[in-house]
Amino acid sequence: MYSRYESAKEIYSKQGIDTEAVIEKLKNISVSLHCWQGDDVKGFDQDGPLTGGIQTTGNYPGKARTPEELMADMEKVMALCPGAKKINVHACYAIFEEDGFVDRDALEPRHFKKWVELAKKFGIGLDFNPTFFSHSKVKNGLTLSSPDKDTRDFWIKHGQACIRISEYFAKATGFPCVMNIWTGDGYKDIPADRMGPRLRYKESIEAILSVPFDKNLVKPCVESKVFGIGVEAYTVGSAEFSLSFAAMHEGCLPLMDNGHYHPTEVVSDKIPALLTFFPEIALHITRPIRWDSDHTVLFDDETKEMAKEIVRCDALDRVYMALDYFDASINRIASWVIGFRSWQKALLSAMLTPNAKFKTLQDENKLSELIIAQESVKVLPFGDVWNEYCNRLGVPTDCTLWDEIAKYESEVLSKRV
Ligand code: RNT
Ligand code: ZN
Repeated sequence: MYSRYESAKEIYSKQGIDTEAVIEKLKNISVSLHCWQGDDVKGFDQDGPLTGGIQTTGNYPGKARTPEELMADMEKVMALCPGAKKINVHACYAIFEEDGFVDRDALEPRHFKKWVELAKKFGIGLDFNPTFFSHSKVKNGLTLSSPDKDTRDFWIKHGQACIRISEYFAKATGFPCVMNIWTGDGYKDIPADRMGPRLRYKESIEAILSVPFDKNLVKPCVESKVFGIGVEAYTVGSAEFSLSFAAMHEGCLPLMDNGHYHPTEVVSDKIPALLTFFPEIALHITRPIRWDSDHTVLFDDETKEMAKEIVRCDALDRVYMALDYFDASINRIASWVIGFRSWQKALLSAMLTPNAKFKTLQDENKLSELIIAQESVKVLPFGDVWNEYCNRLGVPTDCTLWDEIAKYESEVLSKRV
């Protein structure tokens, strides 16, 4: 019998698209899976709440409480998601064994040995993030930009320790490690000095990047933000600050989180702008909604548009893609899986688009035809290719996804009381 996929394959081939080649390519594009969705960004190195301009809401039962639980959940997530992965670890997920706790300024590669073991088990890479929040040494909401030298020095040492850990990750796994610097530094209300904190922030990040490291192995990034909860008036690491910092420091990448801009700005438009100048850029893929930057990623218009830009700029090897959202109000595995699969769908949809044909229409100024062509692609049988992709990679299709998650919920998550 002629399957739905066979029929879709033929329809796409009339558009000049080889679905077989697309499936082969997509399965090898790696996307970084954030460890912090599983425990509401809590980590293992301190007992306090999540503070520092970000917040999780909801208390759905079953959150991971230990490294073992978190890693088991991540393994489940990976089994439900098609496509290549990396694992994104935050420094607060250090695992202290026999020799006990050390503070963030003294972290060493050995505290992340178990993460390396997990990555190696799957033959995948690791990314890393210093954790500049949820800690007593965040002084008056500030870390690297604090006017207090001891505070800055503590956090600089943390950043430097993280460079060493990132290099260890890259060497141990054989994949470069993207190390992202984000702080919530800023003020709730109108500051009297906007430049002073930025000058200190610049010097502190420079001090972190002054430790020797191999630029092919460690890819440091700076992530900007427009505002955070409790930090509404002023963010030190604003868009202009971060972009300028990356532009002026060779080997440092700008990282755009699409939850960190004004509501009418779109990261899809910023991707080609940055690719015009930077050899490599990094993304945090998320879904902003009103004041929150971190809802579960969906297969929505802007998500598709971002993937489309990466694909049609032929930049899949120049853009480091990582997920960054956290939802504690629904099954956390579901949130993780929905987001990862949505980004996979967005990439697939972008690769099933006749981009070259569309560009020609634009260059020939056939703009009416272009709209018709772009609209027509929206109703092609994308779902049949998606289902085929899931089947071939041995993961559930959307129809049976909840059954799998519900089973894990009843067998594993519901026992965590
Ligand atoms: C916060 C930033 C940052 C964090 C993670 C946990 O607004 O997006 O990337 O979400 O570091
Ligand atoms: Zn982010």
